[in-house]
Amino acid sequence: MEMTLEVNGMTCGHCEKAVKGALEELEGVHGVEVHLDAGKVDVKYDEAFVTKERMKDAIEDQGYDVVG
Ligand code: 9UX
Repeated sequence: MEMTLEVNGMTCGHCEKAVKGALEELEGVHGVEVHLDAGKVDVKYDEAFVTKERMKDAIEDQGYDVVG
């Protein structure tokens, strides 16, 4: 599965790394692409192992807001 998350507050390369790293640590996440200027994060994941809620929590733990 693949989904795009809308993430507010990412403005530099360190933000990108924080979000990418937090998501990649989750079991079931296979690929993360951050689009800084668009405020979007594409995630490839296995829905048997990880939920959107879990991904959202991981991003919010880093201090960013997930829309929706
Ligand atoms: Mo960069 Mo992001 O200095 O919260 S780490 S803006």
